[in-house]
Amino acid sequence: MSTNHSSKSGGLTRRNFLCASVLAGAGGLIGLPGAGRLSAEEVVLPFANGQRPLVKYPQKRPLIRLTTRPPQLETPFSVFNEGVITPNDAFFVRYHLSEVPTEIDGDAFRVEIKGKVNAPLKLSVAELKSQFEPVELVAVNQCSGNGRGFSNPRVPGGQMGNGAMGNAKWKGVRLKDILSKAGVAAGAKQVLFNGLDKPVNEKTPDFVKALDVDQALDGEVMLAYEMNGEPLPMLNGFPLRLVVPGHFGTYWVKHVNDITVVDENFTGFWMNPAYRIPDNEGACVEPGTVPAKTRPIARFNVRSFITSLVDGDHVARDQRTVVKGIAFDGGYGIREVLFSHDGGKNWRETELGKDLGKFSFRAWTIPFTPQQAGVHELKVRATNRIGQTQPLEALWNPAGYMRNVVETVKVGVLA
Ligand SMILES: Nc1nc2c(c(=O)[nH]1)N[C@H]1C(S)=C(S)[C@@H](COP(=O)(O)O)O[C@H]1N2
Ligand SMILES: [Mo]
Repeated sequence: MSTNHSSKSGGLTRRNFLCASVLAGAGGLIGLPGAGRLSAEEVVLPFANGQRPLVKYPQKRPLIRLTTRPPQLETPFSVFNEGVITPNDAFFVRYHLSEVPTEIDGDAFRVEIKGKVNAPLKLSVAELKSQFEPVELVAVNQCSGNGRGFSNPRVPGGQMGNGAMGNAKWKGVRLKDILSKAGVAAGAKQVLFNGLDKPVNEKTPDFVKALDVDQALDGEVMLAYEMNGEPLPMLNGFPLRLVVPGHFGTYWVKHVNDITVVDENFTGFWMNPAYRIPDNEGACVEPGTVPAKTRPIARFNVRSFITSLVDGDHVARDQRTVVKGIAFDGGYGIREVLFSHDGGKNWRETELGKDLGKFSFRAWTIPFTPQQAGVHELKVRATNRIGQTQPLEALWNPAGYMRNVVETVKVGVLA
């Protein structure tokens, strides 16, 4: 079914040949008519058991609901065609623990900086705003499992389409400035971040994430109190969240009120065994196998998407359309996005849109005048400024993390 899998033939020359997945099943599912288009209250994601309700939450427009407790909401993919910034009310929502805060007194809220520091701090959001230099940054937040529902063979975990990502302008203060004020003590190794959400069951480990001290002090990691010019929506971490540009959403701790510097490598559940990837370049293993060695998930790999057309759309022959989309990477910046209208045989360079910074979605466009009737397989493939690109075949790992295969949109061209 899929045009570009060669894994059965044994003729692979790619470096990551061990990770090549057999794509027949996934290819068969891609062609669902109208997949990705929304009905009034339901959406059908293009994989088995992909029916999801569209549900409205506070401060949100109707979003694709994956689970209720904890709330997990996916952005309808059509939102990414509206613009390069994802509106707050359409931004995806991901939690692990069911007791999520629904009301927080923003004035009473304090974030504590403690542990291996010389002078522990307790700061209100007002103090963060008045005592530290504000910084602004456009950055993509993407869940590690974005696109997990497409894993083939399927893997356990939230079965998301590609809507567990979003791009926003974050405003806040540098974590570095706060840690410097507290004074990181000699011998400190990591910084732990904990938010106000809690497990319902005491056996469930609290959601705590760790960054190495070096990264915490890199000047890019920030404590954000604003998103697209507004206070953070409650479900996206009001009143304060960590923003770790270029890195998967798991580190972007929401409602963060506890920052603890430690002199060891933290091994809590959400760092190990959760959120780990095979320790090799493609972060992949042969489908169905278990990696021998893992490392914590970190930076995004390169991704690109067509946003103006979805599977099952039709375009007219000999009529010029402009195909639009987005691309992003782990913070080096997008250098080039190539487009193919014939399943990857021929590639043309797209025109990149405005550069909003190396952590942002980058818009691209390309004119396309189909010359033959029939089904066309449209593909895009991005490359970043350090030469990283996207595999033509999906790589596989047991948690379904880091999907970045060159995606295909099948459109019909009418005679
Ligand atoms: N407090 C808290 N912060 C959290 C999480 C969580 O469960 N609790 N989930 C993380 C994960 S895995 C992701 S993908 C992002 C999602 O951010 P969003 O809900 O604002 O889209 O939040 C991160 N921050
Ligand atoms: Mo996530």
